[in-house]
Amino acid sequence: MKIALIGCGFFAQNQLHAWQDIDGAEVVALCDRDEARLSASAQAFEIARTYTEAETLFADGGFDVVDIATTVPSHRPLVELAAKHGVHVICQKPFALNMQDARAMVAAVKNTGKLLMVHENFRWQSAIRAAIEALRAGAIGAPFFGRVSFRSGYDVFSGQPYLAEGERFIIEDLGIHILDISRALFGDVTRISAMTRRINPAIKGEDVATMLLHHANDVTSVVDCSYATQRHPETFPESLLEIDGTEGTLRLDAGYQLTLQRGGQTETRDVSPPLFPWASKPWHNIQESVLLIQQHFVDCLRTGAQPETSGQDNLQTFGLVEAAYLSAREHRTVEMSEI
Ligand code: NAD
Ligand code: 89V
Repeated sequence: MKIALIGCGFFAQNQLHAWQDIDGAEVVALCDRDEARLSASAQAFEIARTYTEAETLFADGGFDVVDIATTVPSHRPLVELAAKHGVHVICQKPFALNMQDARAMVAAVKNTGKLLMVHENFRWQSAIRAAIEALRAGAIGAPFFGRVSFRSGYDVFSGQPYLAEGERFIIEDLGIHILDISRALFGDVTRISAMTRRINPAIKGEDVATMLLHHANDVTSVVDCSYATQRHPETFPESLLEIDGTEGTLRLDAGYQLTLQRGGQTETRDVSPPLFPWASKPWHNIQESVLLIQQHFVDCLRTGAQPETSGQDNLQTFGLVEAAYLSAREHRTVEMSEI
């Protein structure tokens, strides 16, 4: 499988490392408008073909998959370019600038018969995966309540300065992952209410969001996110879980401790992520999930299955982001059918 990667910035370094660890996958070309970033990545990962313009990359071809690791404004034009050239597509989150673009991107790739996966990796973190599997195996009976919580004071702006500049911040950038975890655990959502705050005066967007979700299967979940939480020890970038079911409870507590209780029995497991040679703490949790989602994409190509976070699937997660902002703005519950 030959891959071209577009966008050699902060996060793409993880994607490039992960591709090196996946059997049968090879990154054969890189593209970035920033020549310094382009040549630094080409040198570090020994990739000969480099481009500053995506149009020229596609015109030269010679790859089966494009991995789009740019920020959101370029996602739609690059996905449409990929569709025009008939290659499989992976696109970073947030998928699009708005629902209209997201739907157009899904339609464009659907017409080619190629796969489109959104790089929505948090549900692939091994601790989250352990919880998903326990729930799907019926370990606590039928869930009726869930809380998916991400509260941190970590300085994300030093690595990703653009996050301080957008009108939208935490729901679009981080909450999108936490909403997607809630969908992976409890299924699709029928309505959502959201409240937001901005605590850090140095940024433009909201850095605290509290969301209440009603799922189609009648589960209620609370999705809460904060980058204004000064807590020691710092839990970045862990998502914590509290789930109650008809037969028991599941908790994923700080330090990757997964506890299942049922019928008076308690079982606690350490579900810490591995630390790959190219990874570093505390990011190793996210870095592992990058490798797992990229491996999942390769597996889907081999079997012909749709990726869990296909473009079509991600319309639901991205729709929740849009609905949460609408709810916060208009101080009301939003039905997902409105989006
Ligand atoms: P970045 O700004 O560091 O890197 C983006 C790169 O893309 C830049 O080098 C820029 O020059 C290049 N670029 C932009 N438009 C281009 C175009 N049209 N053609 C060629 N090159 C272009 O950004 P980042 O922090 O690496 O974030 C990239 C994406 O990854 C964002 O959408 C972000 O939300 C996402 N991200 C995801 C995770 C995750 O866990 N899934 C973590 C961090 C960032
Ligand atoms: O996933 C992301 O996009 C990152 C981070 C986890 C730091 O919020 O911005």
